[in-house]
Amino acid sequence: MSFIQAAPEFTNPFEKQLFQEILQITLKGKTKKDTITADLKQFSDQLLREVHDWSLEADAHPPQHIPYSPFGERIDTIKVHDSWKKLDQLSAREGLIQLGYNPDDLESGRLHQFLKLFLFHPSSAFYSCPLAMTDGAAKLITTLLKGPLKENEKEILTNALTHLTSRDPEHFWTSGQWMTEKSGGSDVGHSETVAKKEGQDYRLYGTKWFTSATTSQMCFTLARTEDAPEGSRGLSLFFVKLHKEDGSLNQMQVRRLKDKLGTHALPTAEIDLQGTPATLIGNSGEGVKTISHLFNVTRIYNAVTSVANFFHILHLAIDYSEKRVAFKKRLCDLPLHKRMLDEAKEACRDCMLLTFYTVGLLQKEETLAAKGKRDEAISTLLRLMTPLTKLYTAKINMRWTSELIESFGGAGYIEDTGLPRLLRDSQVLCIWEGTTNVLSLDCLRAITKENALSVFLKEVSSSKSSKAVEGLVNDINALTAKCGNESELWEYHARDLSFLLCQTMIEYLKCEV
Ligand code: MFK
Repeated sequence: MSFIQAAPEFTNPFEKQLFQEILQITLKGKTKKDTITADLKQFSDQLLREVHDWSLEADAHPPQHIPYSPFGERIDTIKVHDSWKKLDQLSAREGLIQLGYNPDDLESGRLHQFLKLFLFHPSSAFYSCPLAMTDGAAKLITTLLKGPLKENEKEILTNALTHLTSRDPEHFWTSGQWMTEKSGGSDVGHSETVAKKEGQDYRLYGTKWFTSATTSQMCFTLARTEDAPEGSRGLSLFFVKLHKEDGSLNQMQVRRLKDKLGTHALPTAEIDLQGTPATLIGNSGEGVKTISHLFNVTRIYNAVTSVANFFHILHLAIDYSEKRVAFKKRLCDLPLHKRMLDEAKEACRDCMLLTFYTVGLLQKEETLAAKGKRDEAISTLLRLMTPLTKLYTAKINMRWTSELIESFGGAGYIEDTGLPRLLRDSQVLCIWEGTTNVLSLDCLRAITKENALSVFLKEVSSSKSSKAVEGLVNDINALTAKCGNESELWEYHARDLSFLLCQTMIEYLKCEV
């Protein structure tokens, strides 16, 4: 019998030392720590027992667009595999959205939710994407419901929120977020969709170019009312129900499903809006600003899914290094291989510290908000750390996923090992919810408009800061002094500054734990 190599195995993520460390840090001092830990453990066991297999099945059976019925009627059915439906039902039952809006856990509901998402993502076939949009929509609605709204808006949004945060699979809705158009991906202000007033409501005409979660029940989208100016200040926010009472699409057509590099289980479509009924939400012309409540949450999802992917491939590589023998030693005993794995572990830990710090800021802001309070420093830090954490974790994950795939040699290049999928799926995290450049510019927006840099510097200079933090703060000060009052220089160095800020925060967090 010739030699057969043992394959790398997906093993229980909850039991990994790195997860346990981050869990302890994240839940330190929380009253519900034991209950949350028990829930995460049972969930992780379930992932191993059955859910991971559903995700592999969903990925192997991508969605299909069926434009016409056998008799020529336009139907635009998007057929998804049963395993994808199981992931949807599981998400509802396990409260993957509800936990973040749980009135019984205002102190740690968000932490619980994002730790669970971290475990789920590598076994979700990117069901984490519809969940991100759904959570963003729930956050947007929660925020809007605190302010003045017209009666019809309040009714529609309150009803939607009960569905989005339901734990009953029959009642649970997911939501899309349809911003991207052919004319405006990053530059949303160039969007062409028009909203024509009809009675109290509007009808939308245009093409949405990337609509993930196409099988959702609702979405938030942007459009320009007929009298509105050009640019982003002319865009308003609309609520759309995707289906009519009879289940057919609501005055829209699916042009095609996207032939994407990765995320194959996820039904991402191009959609023509052909007089789609829509309700204006909030003030007209404030669409971009209002929808930022949604994408600031999805950007945190992007970070959690990036670190979850990194953690997943890291542990596959570690497992393989303990099985594969080369040059008469296991890979894990070869000094250069061991060094690479140690560096990967450290980079993954850094990204996890950064991400769960940002999740912690969201938790703190929401805990205060539930009591009718607000701490400006926490909110400003969250505003800055959201784009920073997203851009940093996506890029670092991409780099390390490539390196770790390399550690499997030729096997990492062969499709049915499942490893190439991890590389393809990682690339989306650098563009989904904003590219690295757009997010670097968003950091500048937070610095300029909200004085976020001085709040950041105050935070990292507090308590037990190290020499490393001091050195990095000096680098930040030198860079900002070099930019001075030249807005072009700030823009030119926006990425340098963003990465420097992330490295500084990571060094600070390492001193704190
Ligand atoms: C998972 C698998 C997925 C499958 C495949 C998917 C492939 C990719 C699909 C996609 O298309 S993902 C891309 C989604 N698109 C984005 O994330 C948008 C990227 N662009 C930006 O984020 C731009 O920065 C933005 C559109 C927001 C810039 O718009 P403007 O009009 O140039 O910004 P402006 O005028 O500075 O901001 C308008 C208002 O919003 C301002 O408030 P004021 O009216 O009070 O001045 C801003 O302060 C506010 N604002 C902007 N960004 C904000 C924000 N407020 C809070 N947080 C933010 N992040």
